[in-house]
Amino acid sequence: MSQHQPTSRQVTHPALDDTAAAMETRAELVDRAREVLDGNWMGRYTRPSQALYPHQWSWDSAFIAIGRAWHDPARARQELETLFEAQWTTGMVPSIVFDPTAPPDAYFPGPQVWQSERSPAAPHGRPTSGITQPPIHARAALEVHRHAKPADRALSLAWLARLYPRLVAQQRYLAATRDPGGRGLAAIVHPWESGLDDSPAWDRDFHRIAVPAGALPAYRRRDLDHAAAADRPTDADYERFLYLLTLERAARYEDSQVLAATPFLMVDPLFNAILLWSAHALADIARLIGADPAPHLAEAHRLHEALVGELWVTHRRRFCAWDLRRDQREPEDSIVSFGPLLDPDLPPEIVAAICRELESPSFHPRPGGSHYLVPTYSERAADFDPDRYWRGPVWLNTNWLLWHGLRQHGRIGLANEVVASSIELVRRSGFREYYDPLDGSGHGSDRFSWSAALLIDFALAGHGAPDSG
Ligand code: 2M8
Repeated sequence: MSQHQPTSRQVTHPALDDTAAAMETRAELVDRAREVLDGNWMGRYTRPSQALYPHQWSWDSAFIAIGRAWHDPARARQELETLFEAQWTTGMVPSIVFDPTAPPDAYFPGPQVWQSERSPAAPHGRPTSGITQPPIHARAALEVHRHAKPADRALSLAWLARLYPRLVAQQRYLAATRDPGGRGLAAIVHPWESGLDDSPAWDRDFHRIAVPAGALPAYRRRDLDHAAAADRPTDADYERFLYLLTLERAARYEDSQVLAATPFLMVDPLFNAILLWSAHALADIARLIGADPAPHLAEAHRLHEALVGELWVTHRRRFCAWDLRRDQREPEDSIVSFGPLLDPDLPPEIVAAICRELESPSFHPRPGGSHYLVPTYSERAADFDPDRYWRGPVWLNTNWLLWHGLRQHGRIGLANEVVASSIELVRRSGFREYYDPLDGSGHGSDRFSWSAALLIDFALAGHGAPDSG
């Protein structure tokens, strides 16, 4: 792959613009975003996109609910309820809930490959994947409730109270069952669990996995029917994704067996920062419904200590993913390192170090250079790829998470730049799945639901003020 030279570009950073014309553009984008969401509404949930992702995905639904909450709180509530109906008895929320009305070949690997019915913990009669995704749902539920109109407040509180035990079960599952060494952090057993599937953050570990000859039957990648091969994970990575799936399936998705045997066992700073942020959200929800917030605050504190104690690597000035199999902290300079900004108690010197990196030429080339924020991988890395999936492009969900993290630490200037870039990318290229940070072109799916949902939140809430309560 080529070494990119950002300094040859002449695009400047977009800045937040509050002129009447800019506000009108934002209002138009919000209208279009609502159309995208309505077009992807499937009756009880929203698919991420029509062709590439025709089922319900876990963290997509959380982001979608956050955007929908502005205009359609009933559907936002339904979205999360539908997802949690498929929660496993272990507390795990599956990464995919398959839609039985979608054609059997619509997505690969589909329900026939996952065979979730092999696990007694899976919901009966409701095929799902056998792994999870980042636990952003408590935060999403809180955001949805905050949008409730005064007349709907009682109804919304009752909804929160119904969801609360399920959110707690999800949190407990990750904090207890997924912490094999008792280090206070949740491990993921498949890169798909991170949501940032082929991120370079775990290349060193993931690329060491050798798929034995004959381990996989012949298959056809359906994703390549709907997206350019150069924008998607490589065939070699796909092969490893599927191989891990077959190992987990052979263990009937039984957690202790999977944890003992999987060759991929990673502690991701972004996943754990989301877990921590959701623990704070659970404390807020507990207060709202008259439950005890103390256990959630204790959990958030424990996660804070473990994040800083285990994943902050002082000599690299960076949070690193931790490969538990080799006991190595991965040195790759990717967006997962910035996730801990979601921790409200992060020490100021660590916040400052993260912001320095975010403002460095790796992620934020200076004027005279490009560009759009925030690339998912350092532009100075030899294998930075501006168009391939999680290996360089800008994604609006990681931008949304960083925007919240930056705001809560008072980094309003940088937070506003992230918002401005996000809105400008949609204005230029539409509701794409991800965007080239150098030229702003769109890649992957079109009419992608979380890009639409988060555009709404950026456009309507993205102006400076830190989070309220
Ligand atoms: C992508 O992941 C799926 C596998 O779960 C895929 O590539 O087929 C990721 O971007 C993930 O974060 C996202 O939730 C999913 C649906 O949008 O697509």
